[in-house]
Formats: sequence, C-alpha cells, structure tokens
Amino acid sequence: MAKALDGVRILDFTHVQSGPTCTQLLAWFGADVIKVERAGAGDITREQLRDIPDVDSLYFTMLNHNKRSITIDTKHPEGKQVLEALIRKCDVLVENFAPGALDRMGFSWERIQELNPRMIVASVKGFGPGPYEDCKVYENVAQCAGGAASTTGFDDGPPVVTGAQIGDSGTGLHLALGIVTALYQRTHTGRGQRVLAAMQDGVLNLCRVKLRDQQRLDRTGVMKEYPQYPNGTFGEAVPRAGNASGGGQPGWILKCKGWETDPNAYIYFITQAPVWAKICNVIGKEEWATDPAYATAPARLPRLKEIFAEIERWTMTKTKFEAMQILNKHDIPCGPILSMKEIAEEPSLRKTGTIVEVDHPKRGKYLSVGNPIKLSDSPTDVKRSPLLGEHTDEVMAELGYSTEQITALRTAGAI
Ligand code: CAO
Repeated sequence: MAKALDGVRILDFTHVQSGPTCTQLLAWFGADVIKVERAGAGDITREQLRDIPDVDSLYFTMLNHNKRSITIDTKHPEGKQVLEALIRKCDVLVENFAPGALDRMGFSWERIQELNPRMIVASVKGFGPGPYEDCKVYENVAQCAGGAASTTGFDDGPPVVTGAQIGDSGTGLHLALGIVTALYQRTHTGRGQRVLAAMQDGVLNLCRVKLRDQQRLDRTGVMKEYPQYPNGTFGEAVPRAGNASGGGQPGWILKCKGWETDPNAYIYFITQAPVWAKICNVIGKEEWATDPAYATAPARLPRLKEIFAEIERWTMTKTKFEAMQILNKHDIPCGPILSMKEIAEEPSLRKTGTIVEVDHPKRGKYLSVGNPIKLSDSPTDVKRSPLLGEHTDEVMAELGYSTEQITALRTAGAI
C-alpha cells in the first residue's frame, strides 16, 4: 500500500535522540530517510548503553528504524561534494548538531539555498535566539529550562525530571510537524524554508498548563486544586504539585493491594464531579453524596487529602486491575500504574503495532515502540535500523557515482 510521504527524500543529518525520533516518524510515514553518519564511527548512540558487545545498542536501533545509512566525512573536500549531491536530490535536511556546526561544515542556509532552493532545512537546537542560543543541550537540560522540572515532584523535595523524554522525543515530534507543514506550504510556493524546534520551547509547550497556573497564582495567590491548599503555603512561582491532576478534576495516585512489595501497585484516581455519587457508593461513603461538606466540587477542594485517604482505604483492598474494572463499570476515570514489564507484555499493544518485535541481523529479536500515530491509508511497517554505512554504495549509485568512483572515494576516506 502507498504511504503518505512516498517520494519525499530526507537527508537525515541527525544524531542521539531528538533528531532521530523526528526522522524515524517521517520514515514510518513513507519518506526515504538517508541517514548521513560519520565514517568509521556513526551516530554516537550506536555504542552507548550497549547490552551486547559490538552490536548496535537498543538506544540506536529503537530510534532509527526504516532508515538507510551512508557514511560520509563531511569535512573531507570530496565528502562535501557527496553531501552537495545529496542536498540537490533531497527535499528536507534534518539536523540537530550543536549551534553553528552546519555553518562550520560549509553548509549555511544560503549555501543550501544555492544548491537547492526547494530544500527545507529543519533543526533541533537547545534554545531559540537569546542568551543561551549557543549552548549544547541534552534532554534533562531542556526539561529544567522549559519549566518541567520546577513543576514536577513534591513540595518538600527538589525539582524532578520525568522519564518521558519530552525534551528529546517531544521536540522531535514538534519538528516533524514543522517539516510536513513546510512541505505542504512548498506545494504552493515552490520554496523551501527553515524549520526550528528549540527544545526549551517544545518542553514549555508541553508545560503550557503550568504557565496558565503561574498567571492564576499571580492574580489570586492560591490554587485550590493544588495539594498546598489549604494546609501549605504558596510562594511566588508555581509549586510542585505531586500527583495532582493539573486539570479541573482532582486526582491522586493511590495504593492498591500489594503496594507493600510491588512498587507499581498503585492507581491514578480521578474524582470527576459528574460521577461523585457513584464514587461515594463504590467506596461505601454514601452519605458524602448528599453531605454539603462533600457533595459539591468546590466544597471538596479543601478536603481532598482526607477524601483521597478514604478512597485509598478502598483501593488498598483491590489490585490495581480489580479497581480498574470496578471503577470503569461506573465510568469513574482511573488508570493503573503500569510498569514497563507489564507494558512490554500487553497483548493489545502488540496487536495495534504500538509495541513491535523487530529482528536484527546482529542482535536478533528485540522489542520496540512502533508508530504511535496511526493513519488508515498509510500503515506503518517497522523495519530494523541500518548497520553503519549499510547503504553507502546503494545511495552513491543512486546519486550517479560509478563503482570505480565509489572505490576511489572510499580509498580517499571521503566515504
Ligand atoms: N563527518 C565529519 N564531521 C561530522 C560529521 C560527519 N559525517 N557529522 C558531524 N560532524 C562533526 C560536526 O561538523 C561537528 O564538528 P565541529 O564541532 O567541528 O563543528 C561535530 O561533528 C559534532 O557536532 P556536535 O557538537 O553536534 O556533537 P557533540 O557530541 O559535541 O554534541 C549535542 C552533542 C547533542 C550536545 C549537540 O549536538 C547539540 O546541542 N545539539 C542540539 C540540541 C540537541 O539536539 N540535543 C539533543 C541531544 S539528545 O537527542
């Protein structure tokens, strides 16, 4: 079946995580993604966090599916010529080098425009223009600079980073949207353009609700759905809200049966206002449904701690899956805390292709996260990541190089 991005050629000059997540998505949607790697070394993640000696790491394989790999020394004069040929042939160049690296290589926006005015040049950088624009940035730096860390964790503890890679993979997603949007605009204008996704901006976009809360705090000095109300104090900045919901329906993480030994025997419980009476029935506190101190959402806000403690007395008598089943029967929103082990073994995720088993010639079978975005007319077929330089000859031949020329460039160290 045809794919949404069939015919789109991507010069994938990305490494580590943020850029590769973006180009992997584009490859899953059908783009021909040609990953340019440093001759002899490749993307640094090929060797990071290895679990099998001398085999591409899971870090690399799980971020580079459906791509082709070509090795070029882009600082070598003849290597530069190969890169120029690729720029002429491709629609999009995606990169996430440290600021200025592409210019230092001799490929400024102006130069790329000369070579191919239709080219879209998409970049991940740590920061947008401003005081930090020259800084190198990794995931957790972005989480800290984008507002996530200061608003994550508990009030009496330090800022906390989240395991979700909102700085890297989150920014890759933002960049991918920018690229397909620029491709669409190009169909009208015929021109390429630059696309920038700064990691700080991407994280902040995902922390939008916290900037909302900053302004509520500035205006009223208090936020009644936060655990600081009414027992603690609010300072000048949005505090860490523990496991509070962040929305208008209060929620918290509660212990379930087995919590003493299982670190994930917990459930997220939301006291959604429309189902309050059902919650009261389920936990055996029928009187709360009519008691004016508990019956309305505003009346409950100063009592959330006590209310969740009471609900927890009930959840502790059930496993998280039993609780889930009972609560869902009553339309009470809740979610089990699933471990990675449980997710990896979940049959429904395998069925939808969200978790896939991939075969690799050197490592054998491994699990990966498939395409989380499902298109009905463009199904995703997850293919293993390329070995370093696996497609160098193939891509060079497509660029018009003869076997003799390829051999000569290899001997010269350009590829
Ligand atoms: N041939 C020859 N040289 C190559 C090459 C190739 N095929 N590919 C890359 N290089 C060179 C670059 O030209 C650059 O050289 P200069 O420093 O001399 O200009 C150098 O390799 C590597 O660039 P780098 O500075 O990007 O790499 P780093 O490991 O020092 O930094 C990182 C890594 C991620 C901190 C930095 O790239 C960065 O800040 N990127 C932007 C933000 C980002 O994406 N962060 C997310 C990282 S996790 O996903």
